[in-house]
Amino acid sequence: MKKYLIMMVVLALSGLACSLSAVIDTLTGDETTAKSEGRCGDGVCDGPENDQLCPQDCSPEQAQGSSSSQSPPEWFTQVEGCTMQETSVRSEGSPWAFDSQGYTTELLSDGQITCVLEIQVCGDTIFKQQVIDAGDECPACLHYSYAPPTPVCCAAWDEAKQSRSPCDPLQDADCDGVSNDDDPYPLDFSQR
Ligand SMILES: [Ca+2]
Ligand SMILES: [Ca+2]
Repeated sequence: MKKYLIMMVVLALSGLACSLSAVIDTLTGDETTAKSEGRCGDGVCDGPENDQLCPQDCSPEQAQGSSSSQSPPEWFTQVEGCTMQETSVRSEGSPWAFDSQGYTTELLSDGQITCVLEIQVCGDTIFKQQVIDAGDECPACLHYSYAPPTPVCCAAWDEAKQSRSPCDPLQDADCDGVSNDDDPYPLDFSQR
């Protein structure tokens, strides 16, 4: 009796497997819509794929058709024929108020200071600031150590400034999708 039951279960399972494979055949027979082919690059995020293993199928940016890329922008890459120029950075606490370009506007009232982080990249300035009470400490992300000297291919940098592709480096220097203002690591694609 027990043996008979096991036989039935095995038969039922193999029947199920057949109908499943028939369904899968039907699905893969349709050429017009995105379908899983069980491989990375088929446009479907399934199986063992995730945004680490297969960003082209699984990354949310990809799904939304965003232009943000999956790898560091080319100006951080050593390309033959491009001389890399290292960024420079300084941070300070200043009694002055600044405009968004980093020009001083007026003296702050007593008891206030502006925490400043200024990064020079290929002749451009990335200026970040926050006004705090003099007794407080500047936020850590405005410390120069958050934008350590980084080699940049200025030709690629300048080209992206014109084309704004894959992003506008003056707004998002590392092209990680987080603006320079909001990015604690503005020169590090892997951290945001
Ligand atoms: Ca960024
Ligand atoms: Ca970053």
